[in-house]
Amino acid sequence: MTQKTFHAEPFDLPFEIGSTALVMIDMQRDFVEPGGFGEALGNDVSFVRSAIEPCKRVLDAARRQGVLVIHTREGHRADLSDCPPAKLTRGGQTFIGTHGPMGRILVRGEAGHDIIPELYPQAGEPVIDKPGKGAFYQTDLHLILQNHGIKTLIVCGVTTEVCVNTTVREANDRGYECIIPQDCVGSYFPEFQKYALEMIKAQGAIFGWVSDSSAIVAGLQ
Ligand code: TIU
Repeated sequence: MTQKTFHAEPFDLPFEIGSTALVMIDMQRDFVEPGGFGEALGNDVSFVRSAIEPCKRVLDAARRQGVLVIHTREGHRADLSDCPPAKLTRGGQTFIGTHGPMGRILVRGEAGHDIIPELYPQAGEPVIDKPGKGAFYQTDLHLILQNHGIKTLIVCGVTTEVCVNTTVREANDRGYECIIPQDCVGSYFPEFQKYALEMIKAQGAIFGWVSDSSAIVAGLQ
């Protein structure tokens, strides 16, 4: 297999197409559109919408090159039996499972839980339903990645300091090399976006590499 390189910080990352996966974290209506979980928590969803277009460019490039594409969704069973009571009441108020404009908030099968149309999964692309912030916790993501011989993860999605960061840390401990295109991740808090990315690449890529959508698209060619 031909070795390629992603231009990245703190240094360039070598990779091979066949052992690379794109992981699109929680690009769900509940986080990215008005009326969902993100807004219920008091956030302005316009902050995270800038990631949609760059994500689409990386998604298109990955699909063109035959890179494994995996999507994740945060959410719970309709009876909420997989939602820890502490998560249910976080913020002093119950949002998860209550009725919003896009159905029951963060509940599987509801409109708000689904992935936004712009980045909708294609047939054959695994969709990982996760009850937590990290995509490895109580899911078969690691098994799927191992079965495909994956070593490198391009991680996109929302939010940078919550589900993206948790997943990158989980992946790093499992031996994956993660690269995060900074314009393909979004936060409701600009300062958290900045520091969440700095934390990843500090200390010689302690958790992973930071790049951008153009460098990812160029590297995949
Ligand atoms: N609240 C927030 O920033 N994020 C989440 O609750 N989940 C994800 O990041 N997906």
